[in-house]
Amino acid sequence: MRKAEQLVQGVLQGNRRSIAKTITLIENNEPEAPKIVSVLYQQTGKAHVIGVTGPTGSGKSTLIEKLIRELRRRGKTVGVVAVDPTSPFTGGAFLGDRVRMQEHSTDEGVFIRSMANRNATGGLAKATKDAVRVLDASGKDIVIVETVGAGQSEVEIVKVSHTVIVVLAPGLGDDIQAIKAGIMEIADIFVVNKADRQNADKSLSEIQAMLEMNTEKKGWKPSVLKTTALTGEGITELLARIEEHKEYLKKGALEASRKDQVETELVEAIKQKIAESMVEDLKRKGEWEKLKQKILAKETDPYSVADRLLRKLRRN
Ligand SMILES: Nc1nc2c(ncn2[C@@H]2O[C@H](COP(=O)(O)OP(=O)(O)OP(=O)(O)O)[C@@H](O)[C@H]2O)c(=O)[nH]1
Ligand SMILES: [Mg+2]
Repeated sequence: MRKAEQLVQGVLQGNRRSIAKTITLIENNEPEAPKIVSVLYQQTGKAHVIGVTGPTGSGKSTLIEKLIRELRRRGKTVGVVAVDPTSPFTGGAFLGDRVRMQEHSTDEGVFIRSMANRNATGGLAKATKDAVRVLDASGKDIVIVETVGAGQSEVEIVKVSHTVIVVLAPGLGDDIQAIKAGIMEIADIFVVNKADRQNADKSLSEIQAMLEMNTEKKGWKPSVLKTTALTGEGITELLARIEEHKEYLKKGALEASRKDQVETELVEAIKQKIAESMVEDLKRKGEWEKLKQKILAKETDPYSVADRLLRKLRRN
């Protein structure tokens, strides 16, 4: 346990190597990871967590890079977790490399990490949330999570954020349709990036029109603004909107959203623990392969098996 304790101490002191090592343990699902995360959990809740999501190539990483620069200028410390859904060589990793090449490489006030989608479903969302926790516990004022807005796991990740920014680019009409379903409802701020391109205003009014149709949403009215991440134009305004949203949350919504988060996470934790233990049990008893064969042969199906397992569990 000594190693784990040292890591925890290092993280709490904001030590870069300890943070990196801890996130690696989490990513690889090492046995000591859960313990470390639970100890750190008690030291979280101080950072403002910002989720940045949106279609591939809309300029999320470029925007984040500019946000980091401005936040540092204002004396804030920043942690970034970039989730790269495809490979460790593009997207998120690119952000890390790009920023490292610049002035932040020796800056203790910035920590950037990309997470690759190598472990199984659900694993990434959990690992990412835990990485956000580590950065929060390490004392970063702001933690930014970059994800490509598409699947359920991105929506999951976004749920750990206090403020969710959806970044779109002009001419991505189809993407607007696609993200309408999931991401739209959870956006607090819409950014139309690449405002230097044609049709930025058109996209802006499309989003505004869509928001006006959605009259059910109570409370915070999402802001919509344009940026040109390449030049940094609009960054100051974006930060002002983030600040506004943070103030809004302080007035009560934060408490409600924390409760939601706790609920989601509790459900996830129970699901994961029960699933793991059931699968382990079946493997130990040598039934796992047989069950799979039966399902393949259409003698039964995954849901009936799960039902049966649950009934057995309840009887015990
Ligand atoms: N013209 C223009 N190009 C931009 C702007 N912002 C970003 N780009 C370019 O758009 C491309 C994609 O930018 P990224 O920041 O990597 O986009 P991303 O959303 O992080 O992409 P993924 O992580 O792959 O989903 C890069 O070539 C950027 O230089 C902008 O404001 N204007
Ligand atoms: Mg990116």
